[in-house]
Amino acid sequence: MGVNGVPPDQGRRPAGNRRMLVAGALSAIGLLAAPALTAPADAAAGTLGAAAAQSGRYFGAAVAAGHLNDSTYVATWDREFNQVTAENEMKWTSTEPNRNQFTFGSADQIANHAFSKGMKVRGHTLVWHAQIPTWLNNLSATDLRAAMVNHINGVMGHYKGKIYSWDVVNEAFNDGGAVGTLRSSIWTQKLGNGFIEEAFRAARAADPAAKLCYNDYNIDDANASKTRGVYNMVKDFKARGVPIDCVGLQSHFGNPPANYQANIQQFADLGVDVQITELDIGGGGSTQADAYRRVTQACVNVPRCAGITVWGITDKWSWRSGDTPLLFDGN
Ligand code: G2I
Repeated sequence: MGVNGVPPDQGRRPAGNRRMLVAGALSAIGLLAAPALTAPADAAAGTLGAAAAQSGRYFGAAVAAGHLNDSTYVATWDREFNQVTAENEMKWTSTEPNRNQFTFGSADQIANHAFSKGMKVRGHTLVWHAQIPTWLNNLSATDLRAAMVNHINGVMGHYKGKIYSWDVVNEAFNDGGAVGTLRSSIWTQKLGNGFIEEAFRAARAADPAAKLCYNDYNIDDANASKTRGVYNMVKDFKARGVPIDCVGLQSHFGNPPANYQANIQQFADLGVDVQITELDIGGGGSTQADAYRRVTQACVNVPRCAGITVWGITDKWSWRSGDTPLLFDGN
């Protein structure tokens, strides 16, 4: 049963619960009185984006070009959010499917809509082990390095001066192993661990106006070995003058770790912004709403936490839709 006694039908969250989720986030941003978790978002006389903007932050969502013909989807995006990340459309397979042939059709659909509404755009993502075209597989190290720099130049150049921040390198650290172990990928195998630094240096040159982020999942717990590895890298980059401006905590979880705010703070203390980049929280009911509230509160409590992006608008199109992890249900 849902909170209003309405049985949730397949994968759809009752409206009261949806309102509770949005209200949970809004209450942390400060528009609602703290215990007002069951108040509809409308009662805040505001939206997620407007509430975040009150402290100079943004509240965004990942958007997929394939859903832009759904007017409810677009209306929700426009009403609630003031930042966007293309869910797949700026990835390598989409933007450079063949060598040096750049295509921005679906990426531009999302970006141009966002620009026209004055939304911030996060670029996702330049160098990743996934969603890369097969032509990269057969290159020599020299050629692969040249292809990486050419890709960074081509994609960042297309949007030069317009992108708020780029996920320059995505998910390079291993989930297991010793602190600082990188995931084995085409990048480590051919270019070695230095590919991350090379990518950041190329990115700064390609668009000096964009903030340059390292983005990963399972780096939400301040003490996890994966987190320690990323922390050490950022500290080293700052010490050696390798350009890096932000760390993206993807934050795909069931619950934020107890030390989530401390984790945001420890990265901020290194002199980088923290962006919560792909937030989605499985579950339902007041536990889920409270988790959204705690994540939002943690960001609000750390001045260098720049904003929050949820990884989708509606549960029905979430990559983990079975968990009903987003702020809006299928309706
Ligand atoms: O896996 C969740 C996210 C983890 N962090 C990086 C993100 O970029 C990643 O996003 C997901 C998208 O939400 C999915 O939509 O990345 C997946 C790919 O690794 C995306 O899935 C892909 C499917 O695998 C493809 O079969 C499909 O063609 O989406 C494509 C476009 O719909």
